Amino acid sequence: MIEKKTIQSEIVGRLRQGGRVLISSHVSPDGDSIGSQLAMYDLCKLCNCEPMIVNHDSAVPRYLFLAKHGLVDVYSADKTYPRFDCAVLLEAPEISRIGDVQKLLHPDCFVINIDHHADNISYGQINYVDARAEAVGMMVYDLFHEAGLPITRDNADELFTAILTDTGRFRFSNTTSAAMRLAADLLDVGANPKRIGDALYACYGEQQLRMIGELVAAMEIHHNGRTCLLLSDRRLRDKHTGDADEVEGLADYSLYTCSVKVGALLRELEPNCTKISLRSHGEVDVSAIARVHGGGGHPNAAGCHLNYPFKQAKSILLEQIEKALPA
Ligand SMILES: [Mn+2]
Repeated sequence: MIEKKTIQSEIVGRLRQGGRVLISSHVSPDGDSIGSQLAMYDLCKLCNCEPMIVNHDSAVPRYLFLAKHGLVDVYSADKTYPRFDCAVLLEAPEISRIGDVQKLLHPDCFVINIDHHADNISYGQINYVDARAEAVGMMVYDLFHEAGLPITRDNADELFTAILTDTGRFRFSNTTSAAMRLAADLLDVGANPKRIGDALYACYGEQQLRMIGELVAAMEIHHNGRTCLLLSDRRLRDKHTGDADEVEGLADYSLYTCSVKVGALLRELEPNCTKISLRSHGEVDVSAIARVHGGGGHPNAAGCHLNYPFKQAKSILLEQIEKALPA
């Protein structure tokens, strides 16, 4: 990568040219996507751009505590969108990851790609890709710094959310002293960790928590205790009105048995579509498994969709996990 500082100043320079800017991120946006997008919106405004945030999917309800959540538009073919001069794509290793929002990219739209996934294919006119960044939110913060622009209390909440979720509450192996220092700076600006933590991790509906209890009680352990599957099938989902899938960190429960090296949460979305969230400890790279099925992620946290009925998806996945486990 060209020196980080150079890329950051190129991005700020481009934004200062103004114009209509599309801000987007990957399908099923997570805390890092939403937090980074909302902060990027303000950075664009301060640079005299006219930004608009458009995503393929709406954010799950736990992110609604963020004051500016109403700025996130969900793409619809029926809506009229302006012609964008520039697009800032956050957390999207390939353009296809932004789903239908791709339709808003005209051939002459200037694309700025900001990401921390190691498999990013550098598709932009400017590529700010740093696989060592703990969260894209940290990269967005650095752009404020580069531009010499102040962040607001809302931005502090947004960026704290990005860092908190992507480091698994400062617990994953990507947790660094730099992430904690920035988090401390965000507290000084007014981020409220109690409020953010409660909104993200302690805000279950009654039915949701009961469903999680059942999901965990029915977990399957395979490969001599080294693999754990959480199975969220139609039967379980029909029984409860609440949707446990909206729980931040639900897939992490699959790693809470100490012998387990690889965990997965399988969700039966359609009779022929199963959503897989993969987790692992240490050297097992689950993003390689996700990529086989058109998904992606990080070595210890990744996801994909399998276009097979639930039981078949489960056996395909088990076979691949077995191969990925150390002998
Ligand atoms: Mn991220």
